Amino acid sequence: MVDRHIAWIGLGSNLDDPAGRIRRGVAEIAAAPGIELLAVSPLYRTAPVGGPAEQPMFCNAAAVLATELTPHALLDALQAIEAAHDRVRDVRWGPRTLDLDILAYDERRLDDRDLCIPHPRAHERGFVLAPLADIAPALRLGAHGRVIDCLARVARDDIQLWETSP
Ligand code: A4P
Ligand code: MG
Repeated sequence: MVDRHIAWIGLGSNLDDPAGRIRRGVAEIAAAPGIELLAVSPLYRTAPVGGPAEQPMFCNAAAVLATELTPHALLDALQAIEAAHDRVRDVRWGPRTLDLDILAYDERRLDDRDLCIPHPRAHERGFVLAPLADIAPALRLGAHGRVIDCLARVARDDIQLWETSP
């Protein structure tokens, strides 16, 4: 692969077989042109943060990729996968079949209208940080520092491994 970059991706789903969606999403990312999947975290069951009251629990995970795609081309590839999962964007932070966010890309910082890297809310969200810490504890989220230090600062209530949850 020419000009390889490393990107860390957050995956989330709380509709229509969330764990199956996350597993399929990972496989679809791994099969996308210009992307090589390096590692995936375990799946977590997490309480919804924001959005409508009483939306279902989420399944969240994180993955790390090697890619020759630019950040915007990677976003396009991820959004094509979301669209194939019939992702509908109506309510902000509302229920979704599959959400794929770029959490970090090399040590790049971007603040474009349609793409912010590192993801602007990753450092304060347990549902992002817990899986990300499994595969990249020392990754730096810009000015917020290492993933593991961010995780130590947030509440870990309502974040459990998917498989061991009741
Ligand atoms: N965008 C900008 N930066 C990025 C980036 N780094 N990665 C833009 C991906 N997209 C990025 O995203 C809206 C727009 O953000 C995109 O068109 C893209 O150009 P979206 O996927 O349509 O909507 P979203 O994901 O709801 O937006 P947002 O505001 O990024 O949501 P968050 O902050 O990711 O929160 N609770 C639990 N337990 N688990 C979850 O997974 N997810 C959310 C969404 C809320 N609560 C949750 C969970
Ligand atoms: Mg998103």
